[in-house]
Amino acid sequence: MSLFVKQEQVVSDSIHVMDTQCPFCSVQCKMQVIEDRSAADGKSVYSVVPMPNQASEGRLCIKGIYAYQHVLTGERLLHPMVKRNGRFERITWDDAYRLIASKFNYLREAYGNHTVGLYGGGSLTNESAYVLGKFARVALQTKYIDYNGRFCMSAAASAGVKVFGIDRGLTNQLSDIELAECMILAGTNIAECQPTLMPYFKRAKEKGAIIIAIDPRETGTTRIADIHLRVKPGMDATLANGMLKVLLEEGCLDEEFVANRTTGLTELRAHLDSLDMEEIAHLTGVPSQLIRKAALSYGKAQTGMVFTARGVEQQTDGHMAVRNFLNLVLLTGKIGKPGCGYGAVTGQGNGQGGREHGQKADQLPGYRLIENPEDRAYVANVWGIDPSELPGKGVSAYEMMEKVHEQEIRALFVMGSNPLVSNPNANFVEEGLKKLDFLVVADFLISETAQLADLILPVTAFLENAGTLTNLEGRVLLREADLAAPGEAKHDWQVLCELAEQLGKGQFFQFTQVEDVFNELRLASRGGTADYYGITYERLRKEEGVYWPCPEEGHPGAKRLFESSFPLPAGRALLTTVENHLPKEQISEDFPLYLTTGRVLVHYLTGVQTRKSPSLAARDVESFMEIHPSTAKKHHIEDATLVKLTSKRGEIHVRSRFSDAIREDTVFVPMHWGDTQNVNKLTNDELDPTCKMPGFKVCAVQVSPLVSEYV
Ligand SMILES: Nc1nc2c(c(=O)[nH]1)N[C@H]1C(S)=C(S)[C@@H](COP(=O)(O)OP(=O)(O)OC[C@H]3O[C@@H](n4cnc5c(=O)[nH]c(N)nc54)[C@H](O)[C@@H]3O)O[C@H]1N2
Ligand SMILES: Nc1nc2c(c(=O)[nH]1)N[C@H]1C(S)=C(S)[C@@H](COP(=O)(O)OP(=O)(O)OC[C@H]3O[C@@H](n4cnc5c(=O)[nH]c(N)nc54)[C@H](O)[C@@H]3O)O[C@H]1N2
Ligand code: SF4
Ligand SMILES: [Mo]
Repeated sequence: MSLFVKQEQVVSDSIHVMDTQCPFCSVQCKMQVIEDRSAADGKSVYSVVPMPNQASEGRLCIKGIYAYQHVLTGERLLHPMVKRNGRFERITWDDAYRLIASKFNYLREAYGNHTVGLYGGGSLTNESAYVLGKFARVALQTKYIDYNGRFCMSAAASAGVKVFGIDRGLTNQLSDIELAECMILAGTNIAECQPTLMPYFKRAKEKGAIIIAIDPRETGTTRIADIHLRVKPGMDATLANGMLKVLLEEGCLDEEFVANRTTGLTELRAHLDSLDMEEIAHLTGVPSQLIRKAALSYGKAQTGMVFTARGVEQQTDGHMAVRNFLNLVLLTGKIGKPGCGYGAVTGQGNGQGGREHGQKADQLPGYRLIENPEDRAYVANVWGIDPSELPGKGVSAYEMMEKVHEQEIRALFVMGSNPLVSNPNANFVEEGLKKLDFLVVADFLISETAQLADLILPVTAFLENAGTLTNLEGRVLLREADLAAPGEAKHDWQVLCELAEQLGKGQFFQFTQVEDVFNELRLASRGGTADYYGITYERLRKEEGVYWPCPEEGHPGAKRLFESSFPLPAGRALLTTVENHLPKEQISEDFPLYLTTGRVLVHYLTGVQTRKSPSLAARDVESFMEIHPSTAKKHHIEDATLVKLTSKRGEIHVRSRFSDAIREDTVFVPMHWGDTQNVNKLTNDELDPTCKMPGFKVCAVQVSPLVSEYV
């Protein structure tokens, strides 16, 4: 039952109340955007009202409050645009579809089906993500599809599947946080990245909970922590080994849980016994006494939760680092009961759902696997094709960029991402994109990637585009939308269906409204790990979201996972032996500092949307480099001056910002700007061997004043 009663909507001819939810992060806060058209000058005035919902509890952060601005900016894409002689010119949708079909068909005949690649995103609704996955496999029969979530969730997702048997952001509801006596926040900056969740942690603290933060920098999140482990970038797996060693030595094991519900203790114990605490302290830069204090706080608490986010995960050992944090959870038996659990704090609005329904290179809807014969047969049957017509698995997002470089992929269709700014080693990516025979970008704004495109397709934004999104708890939410599309913009899923028609595959894409897509997705996911079969639009309108797996309409949805077993052989979770691991790129005489990257409160990802919102853009107009004053002095850098950062791969120019709260061997630059401030010109493109996550959080750089005479 809903906790809240919906407010009465007072509507008149001049007032338009739009029920919606914020397009940005994974909390998916509900809100109303209210347009008042009564002003004498005819101009609309907008106001935003946070709406009650069990996740956000009626809160909004600043990004949500101003999200409407990028939708209503005068810079929206209104018509399909083709590039002729270096300039974009308006064309009709029919001509755009004909052009795509002729280019794709020509290239497919010359080079085979896999010459066309698709690149999706975690901002797409479940419905659009589902249609994109189906479009790749059925309309184009290409194996090359992947999405930006590869850079976001893949380490935690692959670790969750391996260790627990399921990958769902949080294993329990947000409301469990208040029941936890101790929380480990590892590489997660909730204060800036999911701000409306902070009250959950503050309330837990008021009840006496101890919070441990692991981050090389001080952030709004580390400031609420009782213990801050200022780890050396990339050394989280080693730090977790230190904590595990303390847990074993101090008898903090939940013997019964470990004996009955896990495997792998003997190997793990032998491995931990062989490690030396002082070496761990040296490698991680965290004093052994502090590691001990943190481990005991968590180990001795009756209840507790562990959260990881991109600080731990965006590493070349991200998969194993997460598995080592899951060891902490399992050894202490803190899962599957009130106040206990694990959370991979998902990132994008639909970072969770976006990875469940077929955008990933190796997956079909419902987390089915494209290389598993039973899974192929099931989905092919729902789609009305023969399983042999389905392609096999492709490669990860960055590896697709390598295929683009090698011209194995000659045409790329991007929907919901700005890969030129968000991929590591951006100079290499730009070279590749420029080699493409044909680049199509579907967006509602002109991103840096869209500027390189041969064709841009205008799509609808959140106030216009209804559909479901799955938040960080695995709670499926229905986003309503009734604002008319501007110009000739169409919904993502609609564009794909119409294009399929042009490609002669229209019979597989007969959806007239978004709910039709969801109903097919329910069937396609039925019986899979992420089973949405029991979720309907009707339920979503009545309830405040429904958790998956939800196999039947009468099923309440799974609010807490793993209460009695794990979906793995013998119902047991897997303990993992994780070696101490150094980041792939080490500092050197030429590149003496670690660079780590991340986010600030007011901007979102590559900034395409938030930089178009005047109220947000004004708060942080340019990028910056956070640096410790004593490090700055060594490199002759003054505060608030322009600096040059160089790595083996490129160079950027940003302004210095002094902070004595960052490690002296590390600088930090956010990821929200392009061109000369695109931090990914510096980042390393080495990938985690298991999940193919790039090591966005560590590379080696050199810093110097940009133009010393002007600073
Ligand atoms: N304001 C804002 N909010 C967002 C987003 C946004 O762009 N802006 N993006 C959304 C998305 S898609 C995502 S994925 C999430 C990301 O959410 P987070 O993962 O919380 O954000 P980041 O800033 O990338 O990284 C978190 C922290 O990791 C720290 N860190 C860096 N290197 C290391 C390391 O080696 N070890 C450890 N332990 N910590 C390290 C950084 O200092 C940073 O404070 O946020 C979502 N919310
Ligand atoms: N150095 C460094 N790089 C990183 C990260 C990091 O921490 N450090 N984080 C990584 C992470 S976690 C992520 S999630 C990626 C994200 O990186 P990107 O995928 O590049 O994400 P966005 O900036 O959100 O780009 C989305 C684009 O899609 C458009 N868009 C938004 N909604 C929709 C929609 O519904 N339909 C369509 N068609 N278009 C839409 C936006 O206008 C924008 O142009 O970046 C990764 N890159
Ligand atoms: S950015 Fe996240 S926390 Fe902020 S309003 Fe949007 S959904 Fe809520
Ligand atoms: Mo993300």
